[in-house]
Amino acid sequence: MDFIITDKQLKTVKEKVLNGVRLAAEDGLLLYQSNDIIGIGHLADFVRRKRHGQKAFFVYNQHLNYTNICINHCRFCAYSRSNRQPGAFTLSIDDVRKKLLDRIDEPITEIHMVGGINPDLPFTYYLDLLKTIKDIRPHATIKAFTAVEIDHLASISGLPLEDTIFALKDAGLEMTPGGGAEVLSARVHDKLFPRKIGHERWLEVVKKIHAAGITSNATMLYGHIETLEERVDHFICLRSLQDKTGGFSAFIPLAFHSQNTLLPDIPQTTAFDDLKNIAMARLMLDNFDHIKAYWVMIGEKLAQTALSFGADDLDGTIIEEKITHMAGATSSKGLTLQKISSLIKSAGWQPVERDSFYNEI
Ligand code: V47
Ligand code: SF4
Repeated sequence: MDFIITDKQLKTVKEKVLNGVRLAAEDGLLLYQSNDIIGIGHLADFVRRKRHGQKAFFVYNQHLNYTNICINHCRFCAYSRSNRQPGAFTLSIDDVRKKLLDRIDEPITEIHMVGGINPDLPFTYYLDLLKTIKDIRPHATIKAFTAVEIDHLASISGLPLEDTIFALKDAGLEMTPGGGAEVLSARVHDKLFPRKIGHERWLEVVKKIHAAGITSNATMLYGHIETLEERVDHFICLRSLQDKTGGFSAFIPLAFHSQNTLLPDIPQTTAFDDLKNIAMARLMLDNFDHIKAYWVMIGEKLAQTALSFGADDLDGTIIEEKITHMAGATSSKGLTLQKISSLIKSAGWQPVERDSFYNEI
């Protein structure tokens, strides 16, 4: 295979990738330090095509944010409010029912639901949320609650973590989204989100989620104070857990948006860095099936380009995105299936609508 790799430093990494040899932390660092974005993209595209050929996936999904009240006050978050602050909200079960019924004629296959850590909501509220969604949309998969929320639910359910997860599963939970890990580093945790669970607990909770037979995604919030070494460590941590559980489905790099956060001076990530993180994920996470280019964060145009840099999934229709838009995202709040499909097709890929578990629809 002839690749255009101009950075001579990447010779060994290239050989490893072509021969299917796992990359070490040092390789990850070399790649991150290189400016050969085309060469890195080529390598990631090689791996992506071996797994998925021409296919590029998307899902018909609806996002629901049940509350923005949160006691964690992460410095990078523009979405959360304390309970008496203007703009604070909590959806009642009836509000959720209404939001679902408003879209009932659409063939939505996934409900993606996350919220803040709201101390006023009892465990029964969460069970009711899940049961209501299942009742209204019995055929949609509920992908809800990050490991941070599940840890909180275990603290209010009066049950051990394992039993809390099984209670949620019985009520309809089928998958969990990737958020909450941010960067798996004690240094970044202490500086940016000290009240939220740390990386060891995050990994422990995810391990239990996988042990209960629930698949999850993983994310990395990049473009703030993290170092390249910390990004590489994040990949290695996720890769090791995946070796043990096999429970991760997709990885999603999340580009930090600083508007309305406590870090307003941090500039927007560059297209160069966005594409590099997609490619790095594809190259380092050799045991993850899917790498998502989340168009909400990086925009439709760059997400489309990311399909040639290792991504095989554009996420979905979403319908109403709040978390990133409150932090200044300028992308649409939702996309139609036709729009996603044409983004994929016009970049030369084969659009494939999928369900939450990547079964083709
Ligand atoms: O954990 C918060 C991030 C995450 C900001 O699993 C921010 O399919 C950028 O987990 N700028 C939640 N990011 C979103 C999430 C997710 C999104 C899409 C798909 C999936 C999936 C999961 O949003 C949080 C945090 O890392 N976030 N604030 C911000 N200002
Ligand atoms: Fe709360 Fe999540 Fe925002 Fe942190 S990122 S403040 S946990 S809503």
